[in-house]
Amino acid sequence: MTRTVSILGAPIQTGASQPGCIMGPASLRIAGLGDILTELGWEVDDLGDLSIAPQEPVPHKNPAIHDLAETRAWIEALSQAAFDAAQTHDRPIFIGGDHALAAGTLSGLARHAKTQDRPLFVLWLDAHPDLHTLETTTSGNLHGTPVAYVTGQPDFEAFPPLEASIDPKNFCMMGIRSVDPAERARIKQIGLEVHDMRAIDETGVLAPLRAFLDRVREANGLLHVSFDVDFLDPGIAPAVGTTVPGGATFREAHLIMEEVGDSDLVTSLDIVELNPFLDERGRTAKLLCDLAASLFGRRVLDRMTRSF
Ligand code: 4U7
Ligand code: MN
Ligand code: MN
Ligand code: MN
Repeated sequence: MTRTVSILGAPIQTGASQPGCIMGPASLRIAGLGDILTELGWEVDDLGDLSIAPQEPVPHKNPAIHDLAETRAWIEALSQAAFDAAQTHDRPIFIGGDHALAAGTLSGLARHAKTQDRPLFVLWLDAHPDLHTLETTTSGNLHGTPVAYVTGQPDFEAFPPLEASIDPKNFCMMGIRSVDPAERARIKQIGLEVHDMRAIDETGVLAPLRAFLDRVREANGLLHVSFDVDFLDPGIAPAVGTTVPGGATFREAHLIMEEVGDSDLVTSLDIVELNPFLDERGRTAKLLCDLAASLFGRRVLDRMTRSF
């Protein structure tokens, strides 16, 4: 039977400091995301773009925080939309929009996982761990907070109440290379599995990835991949506001997608932080479509056995 994928755009940019992510969904569609997945044999259901109603400003005791009301409204809308998409499609994709999007998608997917009586695992591909609470963020950019929110850390009273949280032990982070002091302390405190770029340099991506996929398989888990464009090296993916040098290479990123795709464990995907205003002739958008293709089954050659 043909398997179904949904594409939902979320043009949210209130979580970031620089505008531009609002154009992310349009750029990914123009780069051909839907057609690529159709050609790979998926039944593609483009749900269009989500939107929110205009919001009254909401103050917060942390004066750095900006656009709290809009971001909160996006999270609320995304949480319900992600829940619905997961209930009705084999593999929903959420295209951003900045990474505050994941506060919504992950909370909705955690609720979906609960209805399936299965644990939710998250492969977090990012230069940053996005582990700030509303108290610890000094930039006030709420795209730096989704992991703290969905793992149930304190001080999120101003976000929608979390109906189901995600066990921090079910996260695997790769590509990390910019960590603030409060995030560093939080990683230790909650025991997050973080493979920073030094670890990737040392072991490559496959060893830690396969160990994580084995854990997901043994637990009969659902697996969400949250792909922040700044995971990639800025040399190949310039269209992001928060570039950090020393990111994943073209092949490291494809290899992760191919391996996760082959495992057939993945059940949903975010593609976030694409800022087309900063792109060069659409190259970042095209690269992201090709990476999604690798995750959804495009292969150079079919492979019968693992190469080791
Ligand atoms: B992204 C940062 F200070 N930690 O809080 C912050 F380095 O979704 C960056 O991963 C957050 O791009 C980056 O503003 C959020 C900063
Ligand atoms: Mn991020
Ligand atoms: Mn990032
Ligand atoms: Mn970013």
